[in-house]
Amino acid sequence: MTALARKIVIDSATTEFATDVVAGLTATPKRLSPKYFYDHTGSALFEQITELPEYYPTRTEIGILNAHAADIAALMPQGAALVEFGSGSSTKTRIVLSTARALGAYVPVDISAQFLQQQAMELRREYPTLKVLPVAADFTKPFELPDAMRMMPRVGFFPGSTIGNFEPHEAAAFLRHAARILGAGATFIVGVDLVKDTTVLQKAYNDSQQVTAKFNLNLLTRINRELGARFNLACFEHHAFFNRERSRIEMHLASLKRQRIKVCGECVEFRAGETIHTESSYKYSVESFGALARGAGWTPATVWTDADNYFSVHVLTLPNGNGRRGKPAR
Ligand code: SAH
Ligand code: AVI
Repeated sequence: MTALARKIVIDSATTEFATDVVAGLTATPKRLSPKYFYDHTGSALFEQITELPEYYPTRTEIGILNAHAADIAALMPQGAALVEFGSGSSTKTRIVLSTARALGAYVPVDISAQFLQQQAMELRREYPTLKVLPVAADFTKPFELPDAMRMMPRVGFFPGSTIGNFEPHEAAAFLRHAARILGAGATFIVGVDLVKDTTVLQKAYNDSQQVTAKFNLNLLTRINRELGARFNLACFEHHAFFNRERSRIEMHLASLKRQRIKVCGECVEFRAGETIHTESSYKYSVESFGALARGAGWTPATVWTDADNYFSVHVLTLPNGNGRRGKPAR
């Protein structure tokens, strides 16, 4: 790792970030991956979003998990490793951890490394007998699981509708990747946000306190800090709307004027009103998500929703195979 005079740290993660940012900002239309929202500030801002009155997904999913906590505990084999993809603050996991007492280990996987380590420390304090084995990794790529859980049966947990932040073909690829990680006979519990009234959806991503706007704009702050760019945040605006044809909320950063910004030696030009597409948040029906999961090799076993049909929690299973496909990755 080397440090330049302007205190920009060059490691392999930063190099990948730089490559993706330059590729995304020189593409038409301009785009950036939502995985880059989650530096330490981004993770903290996401936590604030979950508390907003307009952001219904978190409290609705928590309601569903609480209502079915005993059913969820019954899905955990004795001594199982609970592998959570995109664990954030592990708030929802605590519902599972407090009910399923015979777990072998909890393995939170998250790209936001510093936030992950802080949450793991807190969990160890709260659950002193639980093995907490955090993995800082991009869950879309192959990553090493901790040795201590290699022999344990695995249950996957992917709450928050983070799966909605993938394009549908990426979601299918991720579900296949998770099947390889979790292995034959595994159970996967996945939270999925549902299509609903457009006003409810749009308000959830345009909150009155503008925390979502801060979360979106923080991506430019991160590019400035980590890649030495000079985006003026006052010259960009948060846009979020429901694209009904594609069944997704789209978040963009819109340039308020014609401007030119140097990023990693590359000159990026913006027209007035031109946007960077920073996130899609797909909304499914119970049936459309079930079909997606089936196409990726999973069997939908159970699905729970709330009374308003705002959110769904799916229990997916993999057949008990004895061939090589589906065996846990090492
Ligand atoms: N599961 C939590 C947090 C959801 S926010 C909840 O339900 O509230 C999405 C989380 O996924 C963040 O913690 C973010 O850091 C993580 N994340 C997003 N993309 C990721 C990726 N490609 N690899 C690993 N973690 C990722
Ligand atoms: C993590 N993910 C499912 C959130 C979502 O709703 O798509 C991220 C988010 N973006 C804006 N608000 C919340």
